[in-house]
Amino acid sequence: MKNTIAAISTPPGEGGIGIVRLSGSEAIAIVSKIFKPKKEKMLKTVPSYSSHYGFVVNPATRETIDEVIVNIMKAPATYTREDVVEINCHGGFSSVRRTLELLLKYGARLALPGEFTKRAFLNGRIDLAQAEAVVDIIKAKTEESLRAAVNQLKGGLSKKTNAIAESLKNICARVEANIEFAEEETESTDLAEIKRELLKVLREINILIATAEGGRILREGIKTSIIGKPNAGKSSLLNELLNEERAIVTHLPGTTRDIIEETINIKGIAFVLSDTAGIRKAKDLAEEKGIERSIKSMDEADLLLVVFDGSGEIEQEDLEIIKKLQGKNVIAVINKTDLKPLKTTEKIIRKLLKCSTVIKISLVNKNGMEKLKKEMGKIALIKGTKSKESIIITNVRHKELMQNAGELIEKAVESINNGMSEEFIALDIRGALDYVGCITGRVSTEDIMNKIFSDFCIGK
Ligand SMILES: Nc1nc2c(ncn2[C@@H]2O[C@H](COP(=O)(O)OP(=O)(O)OP(=O)(O)O)[C@@H](O)[C@H]2O)c(=O)[nH]1
Ligand SMILES: [Mg+2]
Repeated sequence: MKNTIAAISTPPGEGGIGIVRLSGSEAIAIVSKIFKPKKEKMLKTVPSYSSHYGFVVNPATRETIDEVIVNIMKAPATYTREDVVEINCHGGFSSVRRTLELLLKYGARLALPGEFTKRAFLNGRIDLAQAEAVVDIIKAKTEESLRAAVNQLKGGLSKKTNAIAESLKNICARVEANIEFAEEETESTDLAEIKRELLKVLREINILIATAEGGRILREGIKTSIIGKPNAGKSSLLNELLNEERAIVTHLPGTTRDIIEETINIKGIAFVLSDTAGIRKAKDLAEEKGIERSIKSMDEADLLLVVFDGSGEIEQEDLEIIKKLQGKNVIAVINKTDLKPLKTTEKIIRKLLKCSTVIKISLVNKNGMEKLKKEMGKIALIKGTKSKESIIITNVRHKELMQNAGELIEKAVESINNGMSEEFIALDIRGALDYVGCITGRVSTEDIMNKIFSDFCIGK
């Protein structure tokens, strides 16, 4: 904790600028050793949040490494609550790397992934849920996922979680008071009232848990698998949705083998599209493996785009696929409507998939694509991503902790119903409180922290 850490905070490669960042009590002193400002000055005494122009110079050889701007931010009003210095180099591999090497040589230690943010947490500037939001902001691919992550960073979820923890703490204190003063004839809290309050907290927890499915989709996108028999036009559909010749398309059935995954954005929600191998009786081992992957992808998907060749008869292969669709979220896509479409084919599809939307398209003359995208957008809405609740859970870790807390509260309520002793009731409420506390890190272990911060990139 005492060490001053340093890392390159911008992605590797060529760019306008590259930033090397330091945090810790020695940050300014270390930078002073390798930075020669244009105008003579002591960095130690400059104001916080000031910028300084000059050069990074190797003190041992006097070699100038780069022309830079150094930003000084002084504790405690910084990202980590420690002194933070950012050196803006010209972007590129060498300049930032050599600057970092000098900093390490003159007393800094290389930061671990997420260590800057971990310090922000350990120094009490943000809680654990907010630290997790930082990763989500970095990884956000759409407006909606960004909005949810920023809301979490601003403390939306933390506030709600803390309020739940506070209620549980109060309830627990009252149950424990009953135990302590059992012998005395003081007025003890009515267990029926405790039960009512526990149920109220449980309702709030359940409302949060109910937002998690939509939240997961916001964070990770809607897993959308494009399936169908060989040659139906699945890869053509992927390419059209991406607006790019991403997958190989040929007139030969069995062209796609490996799954191709790409993300598109419809109405602010990410759709993670998988183009899969056409499902049929495989002709060779590679195709067989491909089809196994198609089926797996189908099982894991949130949404299936099932592609049919509308110019041909419905075949046994189509029927086999339709059999696998029960209980799934399906949009049936009748393709190749530029060719002479068969009325009977459409009729059979509408009959067998009467619970699903049917969209007719042609990938040759690009008909029907807007309709299809509109339908996909509707699914995004149905899946609850535009949740009415302002606080939503987007992280599986938070969901599981809430579920565990909810189970213990149910157990406490059951204990009250069964006339169990108050020690048992208090124990379960304490347990629930601990689970809730793990969300914001009021209760945290090295294990949890390591897992969370290992998701970060170095320099954040
Ligand atoms: N006429 C017509 N041909 C199409 C249409 N969509 C795709 N095709 C053709 O159908 C053939 C198969 O297209 P793909 O996109 O490779 O089909 P696929 O479903 O990915 O096939 P597999 O990867 O073998 O399972 C190609 O020759 C495409 O040009 C369409 O709307 N109309
Ligand atoms: Mg294909």
